[in-house]
Amino acid sequence: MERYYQKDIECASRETMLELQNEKFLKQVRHVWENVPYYRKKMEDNNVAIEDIKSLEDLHKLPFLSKEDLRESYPYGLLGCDLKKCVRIQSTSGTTGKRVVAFYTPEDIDLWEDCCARAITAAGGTDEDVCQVSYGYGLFTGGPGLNGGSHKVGCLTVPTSSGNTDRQIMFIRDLSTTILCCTPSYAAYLGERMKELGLGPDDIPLKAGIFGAEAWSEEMRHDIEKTMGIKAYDIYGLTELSGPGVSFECSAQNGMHINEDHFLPEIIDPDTGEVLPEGSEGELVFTSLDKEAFPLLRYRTKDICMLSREKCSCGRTLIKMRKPKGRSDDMLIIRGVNVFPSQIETVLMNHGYAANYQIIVDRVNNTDTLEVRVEMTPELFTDRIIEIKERQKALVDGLKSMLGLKAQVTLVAPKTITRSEGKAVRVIDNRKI
Ligand code: DLL
Repeated sequence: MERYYQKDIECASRETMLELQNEKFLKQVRHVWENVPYYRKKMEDNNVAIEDIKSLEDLHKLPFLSKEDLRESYPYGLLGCDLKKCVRIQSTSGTTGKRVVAFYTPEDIDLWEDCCARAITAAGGTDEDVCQVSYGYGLFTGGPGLNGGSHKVGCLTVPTSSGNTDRQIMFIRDLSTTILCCTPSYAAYLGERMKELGLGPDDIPLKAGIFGAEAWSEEMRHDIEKTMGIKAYDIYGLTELSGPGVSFECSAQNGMHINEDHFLPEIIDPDTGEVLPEGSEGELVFTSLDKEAFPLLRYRTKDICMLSREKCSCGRTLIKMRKPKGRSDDMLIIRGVNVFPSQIETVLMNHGYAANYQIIVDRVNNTDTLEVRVEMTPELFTDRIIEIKERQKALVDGLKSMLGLKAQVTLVAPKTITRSEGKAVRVIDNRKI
């Protein structure tokens, strides 16, 4: 039986949702116009006055906001209310440039935690469950967001944060954890460690995992599900919009329902900014509908994605987004060909390897080179040169047909590639140096 946390919203008719979105949208735009001089100036520079925004239909008139705007206005430039009303900040991991700091009022946190509670409930969570939150706590939103959602659902919450892998497994077993929340790469690592300890799916009480914060392939999902004996659900979000829970997967496990009563999505052409029709692939853009401290209108996420309003078997009417392929800034251009790390991952996993790999890009004599270093699993381990060469050749062929590019493949011994406890860093691009 499908469970919902806020059924009236999650299963609302299209008319009801549109009415709600329209009302919130007009309020949010006015809130920004009156309280965020940075954005008001952007509107004025684009010759848009508040009077021009009469309904949702006028959304496209508003200028975009980008990560560069957030950096430029750091730290207080996009604050939508008196700092005195704010009770929390969270911040991005800062891997690409200056950190982004997002602010929250108590109401903002409440809405965010509702979104995470919807995700946990969609994964089957109830007040009978033990929910272990192994996302990092602190400035990263993963830990605090799912912790809050877990409280709201009434689960017994185990805030382990990430790291200390053997202790994670000890808690899972001793406290009978049923729901695990962490990045997919950390879930894969936990699964690997469980196998090493001789633990199979029947020795682990887990039934579901809520994994997100990075792109991961369908093949990786199957691998984790098999190792742990669970159902693995995707969850998406970004600090700028609150954190995890912008969208979440349901029992259908084929795309994430966007909490569109809080976050209005659009897909645009990343080069021209043109809004694309439903079903097109492009950059995901969000407008927050009811955030007080950090309201963002038409924020460009850089995530490459697709939206669909196809009827979902779970009964939710919330629009769905496909698993993001990756970020436009993660996309590698190698000898003129667009390559997403997730495509490489799919090929490796289809050949029986785990998600322990590194992509090394370089430029030699003005030509881009692509090397994929992949770990042999203990099952696939061999030290026979001929066999290694054959396996490397099979991967080169697989990558060629997926990417249309010739890559060099190097098989390395098990356990030689560093494991990740948070978001995995898989690409080393030496061309920038
Ligand atoms: O990663 C928030 C989060 C925490 C989401 C825990 C899910 C679970 P940031 O650190 O600001 O926030 O990074 C946001 O991560 O723009 C995407 O590029 C990527 N991302 C997040 N979730 C997914 C996902 C958190 N499920 C950026 N699939 C986003 C693919 C994801 N990419």
